[in-house]
Amino acid sequence: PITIKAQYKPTWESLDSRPVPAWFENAKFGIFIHWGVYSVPAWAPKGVYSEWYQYWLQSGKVFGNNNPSPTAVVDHHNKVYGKDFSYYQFADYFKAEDYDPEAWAKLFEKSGAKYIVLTSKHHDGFALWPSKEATKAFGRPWNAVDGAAKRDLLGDLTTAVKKTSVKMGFYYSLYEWYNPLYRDKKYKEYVNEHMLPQLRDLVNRYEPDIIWPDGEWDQSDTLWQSREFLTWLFNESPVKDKVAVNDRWGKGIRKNHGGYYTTEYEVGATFSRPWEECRGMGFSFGYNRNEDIEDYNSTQSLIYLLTDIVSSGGNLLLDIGPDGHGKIPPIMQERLLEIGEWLKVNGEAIYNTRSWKNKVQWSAGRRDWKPPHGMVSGEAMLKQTVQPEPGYAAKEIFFTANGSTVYAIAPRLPEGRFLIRDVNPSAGTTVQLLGLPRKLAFKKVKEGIEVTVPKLSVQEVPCRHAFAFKIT
Ligand code: FUL
Repeated sequence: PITIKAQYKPTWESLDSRPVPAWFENAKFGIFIHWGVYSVPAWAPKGVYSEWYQYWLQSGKVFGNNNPSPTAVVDHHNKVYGKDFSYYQFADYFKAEDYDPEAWAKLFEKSGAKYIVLTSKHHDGFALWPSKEATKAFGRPWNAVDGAAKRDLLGDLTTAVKKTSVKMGFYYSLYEWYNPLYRDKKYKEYVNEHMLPQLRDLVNRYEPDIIWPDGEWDQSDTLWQSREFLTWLFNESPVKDKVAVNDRWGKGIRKNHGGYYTTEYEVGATFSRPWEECRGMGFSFGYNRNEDIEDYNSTQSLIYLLTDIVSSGGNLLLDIGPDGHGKIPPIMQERLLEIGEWLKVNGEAIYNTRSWKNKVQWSAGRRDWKPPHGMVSGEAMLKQTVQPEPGYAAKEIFFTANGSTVYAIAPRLPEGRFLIRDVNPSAGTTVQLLGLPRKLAFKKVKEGIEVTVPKLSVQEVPCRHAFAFKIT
């Protein structure tokens, strides 16, 4: 047997030189799944992460400066379940009796997502797989197989997803709020006896396409032994040739080192490294029963969000929160299916593309519009794209490119003469609206090209939301 020399060394310089696997940069759209014991109470004040339920309940910490009811979770909990009911008791109700991993996998495929990322373990430490490091917490079984679900929830989804073209990834929280070793600051033991064995177990047993660490900010990458783990992952592990990882490997590492860069409810990011924005459809990752219809982004704003991010060279990791029964809330199913319908027509303007030299075309006026601080929903994006404040500019076109083909994606279907700036046509250039078989007439003008968009009959309009012009 030939021994392959270890290629990567445990330094950031060496590890950062590993390219992010191309499949990841081409995938553009993924689904994040936050699912665990917190999916049973599934509650937080609007605008607050519900997967942090245990922390809001036990830490005595308040949500933030502007929150009017800092003890809302404690009050809610005491009223509904009683003071003596501990977070650990929710595990008895995390039964996942409606869970149908095959149906989930089908839904993901239909949504047009190319990968998913499932919470193998969040900050509460509960493992969705039979992790022998997570058998018990405060007297209760603390993984899905020993607990009420009696099922390898993670393994079953991995099996179902691997039968499709969708890639499988795992979120993994490095830190745990109330793990006794961690709480007693026995960090070395925690990392060596708990965290690293769990990470290696996930990789060896399920061979994921992505490892998505989180909770990294609490300690340094040295304490987490992140560089050592990555060296093993990239040089020796069974997934060394395909695995993608993010940049959450220790305090100060995010957006500096690691695999692809991650943003979270952030608007307007762009980086030279492949990157991914993650967010919920509303304001939480875990399912929050407290949210109403107006808290959810519309399909339209989610499609603008995707288009905006892809035009800046990023991926969108859009989160869903199944409930404790194992059901994906129908509103989330619907959003995913409608994005899938759009991608069926317009996918070639998204997948495998890169940012173009001008990622957007503004209609007029100011180019520096930023949503007010804290306003980070897709609705803000919607405003930014088609309904700007009076006196502000609108993003009229998002651009993507694939080789010498440029895609100009317009939030609204233009009619008549449509100017696409900065495009330089050659003799053989054609212009097409994706989903409409016939070619469109255009002429070269000083600023770029002017396309004649005919009035389309209702049947001819290719999709319901954003419209992609292919210039090749
Ligand atoms: C954050 C976590 O604290 C959130 O709960 C969520 O998992 C998000 C993706 O990462 O940092």
